[in-house]
Amino acid sequence: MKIGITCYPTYGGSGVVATELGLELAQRGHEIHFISYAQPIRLTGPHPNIHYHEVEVSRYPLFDYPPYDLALATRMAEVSELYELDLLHVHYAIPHSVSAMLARQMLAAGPKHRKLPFVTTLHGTDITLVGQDRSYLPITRYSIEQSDGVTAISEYLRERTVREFEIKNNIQVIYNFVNCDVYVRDPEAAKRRSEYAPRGERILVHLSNFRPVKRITDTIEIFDRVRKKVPSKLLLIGDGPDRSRAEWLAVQKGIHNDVLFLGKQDQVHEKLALADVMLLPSELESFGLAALEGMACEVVPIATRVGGVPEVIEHGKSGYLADVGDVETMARYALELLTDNNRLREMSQAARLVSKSRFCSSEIIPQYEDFYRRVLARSS
Ligand code: GMT
Repeated sequence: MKIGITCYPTYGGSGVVATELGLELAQRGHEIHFISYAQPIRLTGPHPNIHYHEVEVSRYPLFDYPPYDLALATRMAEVSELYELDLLHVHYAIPHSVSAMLARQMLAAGPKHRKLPFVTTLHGTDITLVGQDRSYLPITRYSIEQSDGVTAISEYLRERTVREFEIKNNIQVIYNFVNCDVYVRDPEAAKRRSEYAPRGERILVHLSNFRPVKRITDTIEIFDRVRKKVPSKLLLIGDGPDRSRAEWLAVQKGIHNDVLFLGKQDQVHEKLALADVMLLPSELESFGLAALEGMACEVVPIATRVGGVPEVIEHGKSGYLADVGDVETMARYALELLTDNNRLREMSQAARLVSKSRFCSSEIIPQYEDFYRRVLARSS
């Protein structure tokens, strides 16, 4: 198939999923065209079967708000026509599904009356935050209903979209995935630990875009409690608006030498595979991709019991779940693991097993392929 993929190319779960999906599909012989305003962050190096088309937004002085969604729709239509795409797959409803809807209309009304079905994948904040804003809700609902196929990345998100948006379409849950051959704890990882933990300290990790929803300061609070009892280091992967709050808190607590801000990383798996425990104290996660990537690398997640996270982590088996803001309990769970090697090994193996048996790309990508085929069959 020839598939156009649109996503937010910056650091964020939906862009990561869209990019990894494109890479996996290309690996399986499909022709993939990314259409976005910048090259997706994990799309590094040349890949056979992958093309990237940049969307230029003109900055005319009259445009206080340059109309990206219109430029995107135009580019979607152009690329689809030129490369004879079979369908578009947009990640994150706002504004991507609206642009795809326009592109579909433009091509249908054109001289060739081309059909261009589009699939929308809902990721989370497009529904739980942004879509709830009254100024976006009606058009988000409309573009979801107009989609030729809709998927959600967890049962929680599917159920919430149906309930709160009163969506009539059938929404299929296709879980997020991880490449279990790449996200793996390679035997070399143990050797590289000393780069960050020269005295054999334990390693905790956090991976996010440092947005307020991630409650990054809770990560520092938890680590502070753990570090008082067990010599340890905290690796923070990513960047975003709450980084300076976290830095400031670490300095205030006098633990900044043990809190290592690594910034945005291309090869996230290499860093994850060094850690013992992952902290994910988010206010809300409709899935928690970071936890899954950690689990595949045998890192035990300690997360909040929110949204779709319980669909990924089984409390007490493949990780621990606690209430939002309960940093005491999360620190207690971390200490339980970091002071008991057998328990840590047992849970890290269970975490790996869950990622392998339920969320491996080899399991999930065929679900997308089937979904595309059904959408194409319906719209032919
Ligand atoms: O919160 C983020 O990390 C960004 C956001 C996005 O859409 O880019 O993430 C959402 O999608 C991810 C990938 O499907 C999910 O793993 C995250 O749980 C989800 N974030 C929230 O629901 C807050």
